[in-house]
Amino acid sequence: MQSSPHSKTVPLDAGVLRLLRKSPAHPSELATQLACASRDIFESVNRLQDAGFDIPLNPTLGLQLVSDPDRLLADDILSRIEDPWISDITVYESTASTNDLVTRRATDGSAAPLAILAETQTAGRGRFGRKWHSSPRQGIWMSILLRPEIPFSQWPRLTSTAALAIALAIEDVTDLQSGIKWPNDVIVHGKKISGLLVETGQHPVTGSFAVLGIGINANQTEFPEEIRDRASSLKLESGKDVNRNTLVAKILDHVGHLLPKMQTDFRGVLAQISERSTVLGKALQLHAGGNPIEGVAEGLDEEGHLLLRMQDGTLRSFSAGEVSTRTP
Ligand code: BT5
Repeated sequence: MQSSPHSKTVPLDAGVLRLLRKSPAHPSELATQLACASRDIFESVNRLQDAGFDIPLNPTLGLQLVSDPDRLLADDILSRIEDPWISDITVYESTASTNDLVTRRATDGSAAPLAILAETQTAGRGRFGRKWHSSPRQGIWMSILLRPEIPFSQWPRLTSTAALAIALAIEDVTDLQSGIKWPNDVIVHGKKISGLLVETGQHPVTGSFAVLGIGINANQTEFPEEIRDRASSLKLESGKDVNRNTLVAKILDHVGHLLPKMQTDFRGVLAQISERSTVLGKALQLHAGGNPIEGVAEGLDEEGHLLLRMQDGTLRSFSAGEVSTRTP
């Protein structure tokens, strides 16, 4: 069962938040800067207060943003994005899987880009239909719809590019160093903080599309038994609460910057990924269906595939799979 969206973007509300985050302001000043009537500003502030923002009117200073709520809100995210390359953001309280919702929007013909987030997922999934734990109000469960105008052969670049965007965003909002574990995990202190599920599709009428599914453990303090030894959250690793709207905005900023770079300078993207790779140079066991394959990870090729030096000296490239480090 899916709830109705609890938050869609209202550009004026995002504009008010953006300005109030810089400094307090009188309603008439905001109205001038946002080219609207003071009445519109009061209506916007009422909406924001209903959503949980504390914005008192100080007789001298004007409207003051005192605190913001700990919930994902489309306008809050939009107000923090530096380069607004994406404006269609919707937040649901609960849904089965944000990837499913975005896929439906894609096949319905929605324009890209757009992003859908949920405070919780009841059937969040990883690769190969595996379960993805999406506990309420503690993580980021988000899917982004893209319609990349690059040759289909280059679409695999999306996974590594998105992994880099997540790593950079984590480095922006925490003092943690993150590692990228090929092909789709972001790791902190040896534990999985984030996973990516990139799905692509083609529709005879509405065209081809990619769904970037991003899961990030932000503020959890505990995990279900089955993943406790492998999973962690930014809060557990940094000791600090993470503002999830800021983290989402940073991810979207990095995705927005990296997408053009992915086309024109993918080598540059790969260099940043390689610096953070937790597998390069290591002896690995790769599971890609069939018998496990052993080799040493030598690099990533021009599509982000893993290059393994096999025991017979040959170099082979793999587009997907699961890697674990092998004790020599
Ligand atoms: C992934 O798959 O890592 C992709 C996860 C993508 C999740 C996002 S959330 C938004 C969007 N909507 C969705 O329905 N999915 C995407 P994979 O590499 O197959 O890893 C799955 C494995 O990670 C599981 O089998 C568990 O071992 C582990 N796992 C499950 N939940 C986890 C969590 N919250 N944190 C860390 N590890 C987890």
